[in-house]
Amino acid sequence: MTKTILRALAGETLPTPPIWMMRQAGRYLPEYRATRAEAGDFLKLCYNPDLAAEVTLQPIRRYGFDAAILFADILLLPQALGADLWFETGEGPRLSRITDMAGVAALRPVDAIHDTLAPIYETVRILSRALPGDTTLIGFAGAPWTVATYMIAGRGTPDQAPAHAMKATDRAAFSALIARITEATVEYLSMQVQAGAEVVKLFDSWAGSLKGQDFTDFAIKPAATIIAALKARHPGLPIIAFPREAGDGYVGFAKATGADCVAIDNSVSPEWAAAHVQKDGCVQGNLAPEHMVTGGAALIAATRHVVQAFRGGPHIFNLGHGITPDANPDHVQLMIDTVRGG
Ligand code: 1CP
Repeated sequence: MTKTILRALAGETLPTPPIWMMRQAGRYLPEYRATRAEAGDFLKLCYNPDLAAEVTLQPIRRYGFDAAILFADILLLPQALGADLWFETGEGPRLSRITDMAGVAALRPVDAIHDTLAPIYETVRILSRALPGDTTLIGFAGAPWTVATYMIAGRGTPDQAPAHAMKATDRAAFSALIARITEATVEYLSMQVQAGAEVVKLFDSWAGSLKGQDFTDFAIKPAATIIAALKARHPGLPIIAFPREAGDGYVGFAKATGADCVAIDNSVSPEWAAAHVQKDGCVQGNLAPEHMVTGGAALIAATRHVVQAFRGGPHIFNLGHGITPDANPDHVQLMIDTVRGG
């Protein structure tokens, strides 16, 4: 029997949508916090295959989600390309910055990324053996624009200004960086698939700040390149693309990139996404993550609303963005019960 997530990704409309949750392994779970403490810190957890597999499995054991997502981070790829990476407690990631062509030229060759990323492939192998038979294993990477915003700014930024500035003033270096990340992402995801990932997802968290031709050049084109290369190597591999906050850019995104499913954030209504995006195939989303903090009748109503809006086509239930550390684990169970029980 084919797994429900794979059926939805193949275009099937199911009576109950399969469900998983972005950042389902994370700080809102006490068992995650305990394993992270055992590992020492977040990066040590990512590079410890046994413990990374353990935290990936925790939400599967607790909730029985239909998919598990590899526990890793989009910033491991820049690190494998030679960037310094560390996490400032309470603040977030910090990286050494790429500011010019010399910085791009100094990155490690794409072939060398596997030296750093080998433990991630081992995590995937452990998971593909350990997961229940009906749970789909999702691998992932950041999309080139989003990864570049961190490599250029050296940190998360509210408006991606340093990356936009480099795009405007040093187009050659910017384009070379995007090309390098694109090439490395193909190799990284391809190794995840060889290790046992059944689906891959491209996270373009900052796609919403690309407008007009920039959206075409730096959100659509790199995704299309990565997806075509992966599908040539792994025929039939289902791919989810998440151009977060793309707005009208969601329309036609699956066709333009070759993605099998478009993940939708919660800044657009599910009715709009059903009419304009789901008409082309599977969509994933898009309950506001805030409901996992607030719970109650509003959570039930909003969950039913999302299920109803997308019930006419292929749909994977998810949040519109990652669950936050202040979420209540009981509210996650209430969301799942509502999706599955009506
Ligand atoms: O334990 C901790 O304190 C670390 C918090 C954390 C976690 C749990 C980070 C730091 N990354 C992760 C795991 C992670 N990151 C996963 C694992 C699988 C899952 O359960 O979903 C995934 C898919 C990601 C992807 C990721 N990392 C994205 C894309 C998705 C998104 O949320 O938009 C981005 C932008 C990152 C960068 C990153 N890593 C961590 C933080 C706090 C951030 C955001 C930094 C910022 O922009 O300020």
